[in-house]
Amino acid sequence: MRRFFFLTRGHAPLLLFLIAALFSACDKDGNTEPVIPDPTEGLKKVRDFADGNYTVTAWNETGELRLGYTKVYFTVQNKTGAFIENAELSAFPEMDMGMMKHSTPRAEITKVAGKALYETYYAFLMYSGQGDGKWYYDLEYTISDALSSNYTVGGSFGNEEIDVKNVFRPDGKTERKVIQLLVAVDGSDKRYVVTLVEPQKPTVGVNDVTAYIHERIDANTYNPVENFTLKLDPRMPSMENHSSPNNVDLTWDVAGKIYRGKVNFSMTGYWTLNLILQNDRGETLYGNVITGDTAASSLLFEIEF
Ligand SMILES: [Cu+2]
Repeated sequence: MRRFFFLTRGHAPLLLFLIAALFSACDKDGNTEPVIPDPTEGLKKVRDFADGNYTVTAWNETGELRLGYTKVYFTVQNKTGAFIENAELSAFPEMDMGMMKHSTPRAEITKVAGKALYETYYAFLMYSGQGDGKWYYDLEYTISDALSSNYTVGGSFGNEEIDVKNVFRPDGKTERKVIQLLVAVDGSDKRYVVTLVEPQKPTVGVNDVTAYIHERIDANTYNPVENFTLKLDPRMPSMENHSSPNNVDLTWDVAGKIYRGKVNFSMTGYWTLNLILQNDRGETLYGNVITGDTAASSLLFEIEF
């Protein structure tokens, strides 16, 4: 489905807009509209959505959508290539698995301050092809004219197939765990999604470790959860499952709206990040402590570098 709409309520606002545009194009310095600089420096294109009037382009650091946490930026450009600063964007990703459809944890698309750029993230629960599923993406944009709230232009892109790639350890073959959907063991039957965000570029020593927790309300609705705790125990399975000192559990960071802690990688190699999910009363919802008999938590992410 594609549609394009152009609304005016009476012609007076349009006329005023045209007169204003004429004057701003011929001001006394002979300047036209200020040129908005390219906001995509350092970003790679994921893909374009173009309808002949506007082009919405998705960008990020890798140029790919991936299983788990994926940051996405957007630009909106008109026919002349000028970057649009006052657009509003909304999107809905949906995986079609034949017998069922589901979306995934995600944020609203919001404006990046001071740039003609918009941002969001996705926490993709599955990759394209997993369970024979395919990901589709609906995207809508509206652009209001700054001079008249009666003038709005917009469009939408529906059922665009997107490619969400699996993530691997450095060998390029072994799957790496970066996101987990779980059912709480407290008898509530509540379902949560825990998504590893950082470290994206792990180094030896103390790294920031961040994660999102969403409660799955239904297949399309995932609400961010605040004030839980993720107790952290990093281990190195190839070296007698040793841990490291000076790790910090992940707690809710109000300002960043994310769970934040510290992980100390005392050497390079393959590490498991073993977690225990606890609610705001300190009750365990999922995961377990590591003992001599139990080498890993049931809530676990993987890092190798
Ligand atoms: Cu799926």
